[in-house]
Amino acid sequence: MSKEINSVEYGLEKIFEGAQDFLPLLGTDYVEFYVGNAKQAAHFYKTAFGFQSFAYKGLETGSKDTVSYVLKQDKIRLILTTPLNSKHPINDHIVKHGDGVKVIALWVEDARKSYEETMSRGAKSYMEPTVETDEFGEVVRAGIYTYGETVHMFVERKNYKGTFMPGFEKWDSDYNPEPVGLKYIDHMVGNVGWGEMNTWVKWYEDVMGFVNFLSFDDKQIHTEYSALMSKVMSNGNGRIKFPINEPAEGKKRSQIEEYLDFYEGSGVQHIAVATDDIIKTVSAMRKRGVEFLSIPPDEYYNAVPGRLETFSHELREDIETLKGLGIMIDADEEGYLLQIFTKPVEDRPTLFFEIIQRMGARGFGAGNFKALFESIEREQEKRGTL
Ligand code: TYF
Ligand code: FE
Repeated sequence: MSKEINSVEYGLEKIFEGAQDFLPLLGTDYVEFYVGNAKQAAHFYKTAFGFQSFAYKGLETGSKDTVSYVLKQDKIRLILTTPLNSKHPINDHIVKHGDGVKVIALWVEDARKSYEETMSRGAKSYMEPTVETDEFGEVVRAGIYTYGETVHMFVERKNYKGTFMPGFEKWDSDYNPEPVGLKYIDHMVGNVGWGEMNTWVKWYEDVMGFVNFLSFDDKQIHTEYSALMSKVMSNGNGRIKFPINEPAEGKKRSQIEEYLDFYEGSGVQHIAVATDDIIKTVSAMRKRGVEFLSIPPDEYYNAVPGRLETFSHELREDIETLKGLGIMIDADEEGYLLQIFTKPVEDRPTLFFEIIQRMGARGFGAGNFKALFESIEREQEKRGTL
């Protein structure tokens, strides 16, 4: 089930019929985190998440101000970057937000055109088109700001044959834990401030040419205590999906509000990574010390067979195994999906990961929202932030 999501599956080609996609995206190129200690973060993502050493830049390669470790697992590439002195502006990002996602880089055919098209539609510039070269060719990059201090970088690498990018060297390490089966980034979610969701929905429509293909309002997304609203934005070929969340009024503090307070602004809330064997992936991650949200109660699992029956889907996995690992199951007309969420991966309750296996379903687990948010609230309760 790890096949690439495409526009035919999404029916998006109907929406785009006739219209020229002015920003064709080939996929996610990389995700860059600004962190306090990239060396230790790289060790964590290798050990716990099964990423492989891929590329490096730092003092040894002539990079005097910053160090970056690039990790890879199947199609996913993460960059972990730390400044090497107090003067570097990356420090301000880390002081304000803690460790977090700075760059969602998008792989394009033409970085200059991507920049010009989005700038002419109102984007705010982060980096003008820049060509970097080495003996393996050239990479062209350009960047624009999205919500908060987060950036979309356009990466053109059609004339590059090296490992990663100019400036980086191949990183050969003696420490190579096994991958856990993470395949590609399914979606990346942004949390934005009160009343800002529709502004950013419109921004993705106008500036990036995305469409809003699913929406959840606070009537659908709430528990006894808290609420949020969410709209899923997708590009033309369906490869890039960015849900955007906004807090909503509830009896207690929304998890989105908690994020905004601790991140001190809008930013990336979760990265959903796809696997084609979630039981194997989650078992391995648990063994390696990844912390997941608490397992939903019996009532949740008791209701699952009925939900699958409604849509006449047969669960291929053993439900007791899924329950033992805390994996949740949602179904719609087209199929079902399996998903689970980690606890935040930093000390601030900010960024977390989702592991997802799609068995035909293209949704985001709306049927799991209540159980999921109750699990999150149990954590908020412990933190005194509910
Ligand atoms: O991406 C999604 O929409 C799902 C569910 O704060 C979700 O993973 C939505 C909001 C949220 C956490 C998870
Ligand atoms: Fe998600």
